[in-house]
Amino acid sequence: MEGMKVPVRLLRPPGSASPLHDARTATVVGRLLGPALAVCLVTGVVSHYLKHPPGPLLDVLPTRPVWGYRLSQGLHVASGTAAVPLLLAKLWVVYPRLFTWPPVRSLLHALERLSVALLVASAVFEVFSGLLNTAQWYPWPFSFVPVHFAVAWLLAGAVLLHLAVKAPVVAAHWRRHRAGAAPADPDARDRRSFLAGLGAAAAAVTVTTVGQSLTPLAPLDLLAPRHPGHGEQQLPVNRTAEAAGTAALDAGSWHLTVSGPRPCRLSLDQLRAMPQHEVELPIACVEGWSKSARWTGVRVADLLDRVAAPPGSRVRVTSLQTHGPYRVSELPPTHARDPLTLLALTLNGQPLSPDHGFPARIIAPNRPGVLQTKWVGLLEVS
Ligand SMILES: Nc1nc2c(c(=O)[nH]1)N[C@H]1C(S)=C(S)[C@@H](COP(=O)(O)O)O[C@H]1N2
Ligand SMILES: [Mo]
Repeated sequence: MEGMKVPVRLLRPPGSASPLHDARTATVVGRLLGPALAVCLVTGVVSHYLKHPPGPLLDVLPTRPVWGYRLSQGLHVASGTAAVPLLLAKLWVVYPRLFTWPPVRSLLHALERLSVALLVASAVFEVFSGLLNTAQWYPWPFSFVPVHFAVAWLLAGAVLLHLAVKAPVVAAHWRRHRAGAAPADPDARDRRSFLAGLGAAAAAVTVTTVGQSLTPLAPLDLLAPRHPGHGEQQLPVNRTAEAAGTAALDAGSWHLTVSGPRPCRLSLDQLRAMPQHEVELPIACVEGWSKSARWTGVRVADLLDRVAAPPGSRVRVTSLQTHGPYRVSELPPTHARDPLTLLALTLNGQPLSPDHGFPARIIAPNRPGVLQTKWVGLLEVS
């Protein structure tokens, strides 16, 4: 009958003293969830400022390491994914406390309840809106990026407040046995089973999705929306030429316009006649997949020299795509002059396919995939 013990305890009504709803379990789950959320916050802020650098930052954005954004965003999505089971477990552990009666006992108590409501709401929102974003599913009326970014700060504040309020409880339950050796904990076995199950769940969702950016684990990528091995020219495609309305681009009539002190217009053949360079750089999508590839093409720095762009110029890149948010991007000065930044004409040894941006696309180091503009028609020096 020993095997019946755990299910019966799990089904006890809220408010009763099930060991799995106690402070020790809440503390141990918090020790896993807290770091996952902290990694999410730091990498999320990095991603946000690489994607939308405020004016002064634009001029000092680093181009090295070339895989910096790839690592940061891989960690963001992996820690966010691991946070899904951890958050659900944390909520399950504490839910009897969320429904205590009477709901409010004093002003101070009311304030604490309010901060917990904010904590729960912002944590659930951040983790699940991020998860849905990895699947490019936006079942809400607002724009994902600004709201996800703003609520992240609410969540960070709510977590800090929660830690401050709960500091004594956390301290009392941080270690298994407190000094002075309390009587042996009769619930230790149930708790260990629960935590082992939770650890296995968090590891499973991470290992079956992290292969979307961590190439050696690509064979285990079973649950992520993208697989790095699927896609034309061994690279996944985010927006197809068909979706962007650029499928009918004709190489014969296509021209690249470069504005600047001595503007020029170049055909594809003229670009191919310029010095070609090869780079190995990743596309690292904000949604979590990334893959390194071999690109060849013309250095943007050479194009800047050709139009006599002054040093320190920024470059506005415009796609021939007629609508959509990603048709325009900006190359900061360091990226524009970097020898690794190309107007790429080939990918993994073949001319770019229409879906990868034929005839020409931007590829530059250490930046979000969304800025690696495809189907380029215009470079404007400013
Ligand atoms: N013109 C244009 N360029 C674009 C996009 C787009 O929608 N339009 N999508 C971007 C995004 S979000 C990513 S991740 C990369 C993906 O490049 P790939 O499809 O060649 O792998 O292209 C970027 N370049
Ligand atoms: Mo992307």
